Amino acid sequence: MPTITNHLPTAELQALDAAHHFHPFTANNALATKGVRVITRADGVYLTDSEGHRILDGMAGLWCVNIGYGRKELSDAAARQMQELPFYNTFFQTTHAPAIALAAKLAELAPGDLNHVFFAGSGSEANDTNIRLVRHYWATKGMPERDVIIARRNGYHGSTVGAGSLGGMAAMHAQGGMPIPGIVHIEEPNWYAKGGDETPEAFGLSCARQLEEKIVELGAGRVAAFIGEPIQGAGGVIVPPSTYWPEIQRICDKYGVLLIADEVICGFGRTGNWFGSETFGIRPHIMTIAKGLSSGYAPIGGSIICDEIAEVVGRTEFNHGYTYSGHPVAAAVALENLRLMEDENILDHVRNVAHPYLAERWAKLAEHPLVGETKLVGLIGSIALTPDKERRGKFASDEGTVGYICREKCFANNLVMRHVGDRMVIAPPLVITPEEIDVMIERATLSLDQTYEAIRSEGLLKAA
Ligand code: PXG
Repeated sequence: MPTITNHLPTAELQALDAAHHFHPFTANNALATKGVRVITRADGVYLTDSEGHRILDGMAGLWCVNIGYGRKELSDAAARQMQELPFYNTFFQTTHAPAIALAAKLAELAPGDLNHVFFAGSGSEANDTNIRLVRHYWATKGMPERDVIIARRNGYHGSTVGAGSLGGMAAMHAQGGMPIPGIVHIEEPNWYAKGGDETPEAFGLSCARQLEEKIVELGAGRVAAFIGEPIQGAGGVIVPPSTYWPEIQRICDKYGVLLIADEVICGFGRTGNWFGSETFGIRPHIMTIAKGLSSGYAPIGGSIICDEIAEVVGRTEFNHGYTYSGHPVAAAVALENLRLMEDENILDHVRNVAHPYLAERWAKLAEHPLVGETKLVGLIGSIALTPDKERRGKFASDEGTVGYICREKCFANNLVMRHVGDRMVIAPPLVITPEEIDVMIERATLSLDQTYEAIRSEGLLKAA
């Protein structure tokens, strides 16, 4: 076997990848035929591929490289920690400085009395922790029957069996025996797709009230928790109407249902605050974190837990944990990432520079004949593609056909902009500059124009 490095020809890397690397969320046989794109290096907001293309990463990796690529401070922090203490567990009455420091820092940044951190290796693991945590909390309080968790259709909470069950992705539930028992789903607050003739505000309220109806139907004594992303990310960057979260909060308060905010995408500056919960006025009992916590430089996630839950669950042994809970290298990298975010005032940059600059240009895309709506909060945004702007119409083609075409055009134009069905989504690194935003908008506009031409000539510009 050759030594496999970036110096091999692309075709050789592709062939070896196809032979041995089974990709997540991918039709692997089709990808093997098509040939995978090989990313070789990255700096700032730009990726480089094995053919030498410089690609603007409008998705910050996978919604995570908030600080941008190529920050030597983070690789230095990892190297220092690896040399000092590459690993030790946090199970058997031991700890280490990186885990202590990161937990303390997160308690300082998190709102309210979210003062305790249970570490995991990813967002999925953290949500699995949350399932067991809330059920064990109620059991410890003498209410073991309070075990149902309510989540939303088209929500995304990860891909382990527990987290995938919390998620409301029909395509995931169709494979491998999900959801597990004790998890029920209500409608997502997706006004554009599902709001019909209702105003967004009325639709937001009626979606939130499905939570109350479900609680009453099950009996409040059966419901442990509600979980939701402040903005649904993988579901297509669905920004809820302004009425939605206040009503969800009122209902959780009324019935004593624990509120879990999944901040895996919305956390760490994405919406212009440290957490999406602050942007939407949510007061969660638990926040799920990952991704932007380390800007994706090291795999780490966790649950930030309020005082009451920590006290109750702390009364007994919580029989749960991961080898890499609080991994010292990942924790050191995350700490350094948070230090850079603070020292460089990244939140101010999002709020006062990047968001206002992008907001004006993003909103203008609504003038494009294919665009039905644009949404942007902080630096997370989406556009709905439509054949019929007036009626928020869907395409006659299978959902995602046109979105996929648009994504391919973006890639060809050296822009990573994802599609979720027929919505296009962006979440660029938070350090993106106005000049880079100009490049992103220019490439996005060109790709939309090319998509329009392509679907017109292929006969796909038809409403359902
Ligand atoms: N919660 C949310 C809100 C997420 O977006 C997870 C939990 C799970 O995190 P881990 O670290 O286990 O992946 C996520 C992850 C996509 C995509 O296609 C989104 C995610 C992951 C993979 C793909 O948009 N989000």
